[in-house]
Amino acid sequence: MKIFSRLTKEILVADGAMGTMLQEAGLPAGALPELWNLTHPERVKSIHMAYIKAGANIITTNTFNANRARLSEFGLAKNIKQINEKAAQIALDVAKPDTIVAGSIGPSGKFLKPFGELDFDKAYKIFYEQAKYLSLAGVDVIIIETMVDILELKAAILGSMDATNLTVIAQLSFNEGIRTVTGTDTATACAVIEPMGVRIFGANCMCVEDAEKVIKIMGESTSSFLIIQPNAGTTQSKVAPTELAEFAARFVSLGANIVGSCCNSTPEHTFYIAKTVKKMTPVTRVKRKKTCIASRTNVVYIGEGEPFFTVGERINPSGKPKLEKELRKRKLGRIKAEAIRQVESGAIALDVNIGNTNHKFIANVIQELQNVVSVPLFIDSQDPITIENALKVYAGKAGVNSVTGCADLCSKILPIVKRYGAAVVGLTIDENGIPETPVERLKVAKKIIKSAKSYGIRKEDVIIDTLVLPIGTYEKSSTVAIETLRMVKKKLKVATILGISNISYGLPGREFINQSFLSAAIQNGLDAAIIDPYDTQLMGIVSAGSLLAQRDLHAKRYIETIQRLTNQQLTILPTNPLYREILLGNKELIPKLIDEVIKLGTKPIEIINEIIIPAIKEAGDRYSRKELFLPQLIAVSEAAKVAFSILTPLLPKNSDKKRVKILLATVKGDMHDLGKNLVGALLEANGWHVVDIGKDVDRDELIKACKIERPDVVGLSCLMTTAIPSLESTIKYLIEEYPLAKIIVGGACVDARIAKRLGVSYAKDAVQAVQKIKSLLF
Ligand code: B1M
Repeated sequence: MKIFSRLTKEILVADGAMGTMLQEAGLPAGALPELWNLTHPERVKSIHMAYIKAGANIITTNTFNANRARLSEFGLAKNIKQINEKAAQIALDVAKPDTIVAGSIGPSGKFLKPFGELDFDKAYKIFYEQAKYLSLAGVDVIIIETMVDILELKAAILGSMDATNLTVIAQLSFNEGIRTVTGTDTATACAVIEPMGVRIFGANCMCVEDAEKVIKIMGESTSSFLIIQPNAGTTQSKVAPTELAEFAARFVSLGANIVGSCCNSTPEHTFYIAKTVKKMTPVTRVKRKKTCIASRTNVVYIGEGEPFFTVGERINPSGKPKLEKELRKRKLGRIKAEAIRQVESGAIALDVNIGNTNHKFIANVIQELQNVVSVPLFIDSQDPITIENALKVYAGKAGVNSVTGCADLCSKILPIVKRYGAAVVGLTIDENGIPETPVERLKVAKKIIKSAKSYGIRKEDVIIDTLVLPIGTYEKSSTVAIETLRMVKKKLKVATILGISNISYGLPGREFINQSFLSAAIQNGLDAAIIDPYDTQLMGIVSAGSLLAQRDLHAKRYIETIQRLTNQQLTILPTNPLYREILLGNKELIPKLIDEVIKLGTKPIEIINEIIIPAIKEAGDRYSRKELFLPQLIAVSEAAKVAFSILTPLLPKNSDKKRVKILLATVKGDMHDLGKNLVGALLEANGWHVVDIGKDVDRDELIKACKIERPDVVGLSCLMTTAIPSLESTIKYLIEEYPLAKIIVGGACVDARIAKRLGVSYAKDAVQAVQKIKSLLF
């Protein structure tokens, strides 16, 4: 492959911005840059030529927005083939023989679930289609750019790989704090992307300082080829070409193999980057071969030198009739509660087994679980459809539990493991059953690794389970399992895992056997165990064993665990269960808990003001401190919505009032509506007529509604400082266009001072909103 042989020897220079260059060339603001492939091909061409002249080895087609979803927004979906073909042709026409033409694919512009409504399969189709057109038109590689959601990136990678035989380059865009807006950090991104078979990846569209941080972490986390393309500042404060070139040199010394630039850059930036990096050679990076699995926000390593890895086993209906019943009814409350409690009890990952439940349902389970816990998940199934449905919605690198040495099972499951870049547990059992001797079990382990490799799965993505039988039925059970562990570690050098509790099956005092066996296994090379994390003794042994096996520098984890076990009562049962479940986003439990609080005699308004709102506020604070991420914040707001839907109808009603009409909206640019809805409920409870026209409301829409509804009062909610300009312009316009109404504002980022400046009333909360409106009208 042309690009790979070059990358081992030289640093390649990618081109710079296209959109901002087209705007300089006359593209009107808001117009679709890709349309210019058809209407102004010569201008697109001259930009490519300028970049090549400046020293770019890679030029990128003008197709960032040319996927079906984005083009539809401009009524151009029917032109998708034509736009992509033409863009590729323009670039190929000007390319020198050694120029690499990269077909650009940008985000769909829609959020995948849980942030939005787009399904993984639909996203996949969108990217597949665009990659197909680009490849048919002759581009050399596909370059995916500016992704902010790791799940969308996975859909784009799979779509591009399935549609073409071309090399796929994948890039995310990270924010301050080096996480994408949906919470994925740089090391986690590497863990997720690399095993999918992407050999060149990195980041683009971010400030230069963040780009340096990203490339440093990526350089340490992966030996794959790295690409970095930062912005040349903003329109207000640009980064000069020579300054960008200084950064480029640092990127290369930290491991970058391709350096380009993004928004606001020009061919002059490319010239100075090329001048600097073309003198440099790629740094050699150590090949990191650690086993790991990852959630959307968190990667965890398994194996020698890493702390012992515990996988919570409680999400499994066998022997749990209540859980089984709930699963049959497609309910998730119990599963989510088990997940949260296991994590609080110290589980580092969770095993998810939903028994024989319909294999479509697994997708709901995984989606909901990854919203309430941020630890990685193991999908416990041997059904290929269930596994694939789970992996499709999993925004991380899952573990698949499990395959055996049976060729038939491997042939069904391993291709799926590879496709989605998962890790896999291999049980040392095959067509002949469970071997009795360690040597035979080792052979099966070797067979599984060989089979995995034949499907392109790296050895470090296989975790061997040496199996343990009940000691009551097979007296050599422990010694065989442990000897196999030693041999697997020594000869195969892969990570190992065991389900512990099987050893004591059928005997009294099971905990003694489990604890003793686990302790021996840890000292003999066991890296991970599937256990019951509620067993505090066992968790204590895990952390002590990890310390004794030199897996816990400065006894850090051991001390943390013992402190947690001692304080467990406090961590697991904070003051108020309703508060806690809102904070954990566990919406299924809310109705029952509200019922309990009401039975204690607490008034609905007190529950709202003293429990629900403070819990949401705490979630917001944790989000600011990066302890919670967007999926969890969404789960919190869903739980709060359930609470409000139960409580607001219970607020005392007063129907004697004059029929005042109040129109409510959250301003344009702001999607928050919980507070506004609550204000509306209280105003209604006060006997007034409330017309709520929703969130993200445009000022024209608002005036239109006012002219139809003719309200006495208009109430505007605004929670984001970034939406304040929108609030201001809406108020100004409202005063001009509909002077009849009194205006009241509220929301977390508004205060009395701002309201005074805007010449309107202000209420700090829903109760005050009622009082202020009374004083405005009567
Ligand atoms: Co987000 N969000 N959020 N969020 N969110 C905030 C506001 C934020 C402060 C969190 C943080 O960073 N700490 C921050 C804004 C920072 C800023 O100001 N620049 C923020 C951000 C950044 C974002 C996103 C950009 C995140 C992202 O995508 N990276 C994104 C925004 C998308 C957009 O709007 N364009 C986003 C998304 C979300 C969720 C979808 C996850 C969810 C909203 C769900 C929904 O509303 N349907 C959410 C939530 C829940 C919050 C926090 C945690 C809580 C807001 C809330 O519902 N509070 C919030 C942090 C915080 O406020 N502490 C945060 C409970 C509610 C009852 O209170 O709305 O204040 P509140 O209403 C009160 C009073 O303010 C008053 O009465 C209400 C009841 O007493 N009031 C009025 C409100 N409106 C009134 C109108 C009146 C009178 C009184 O007269 C008409």
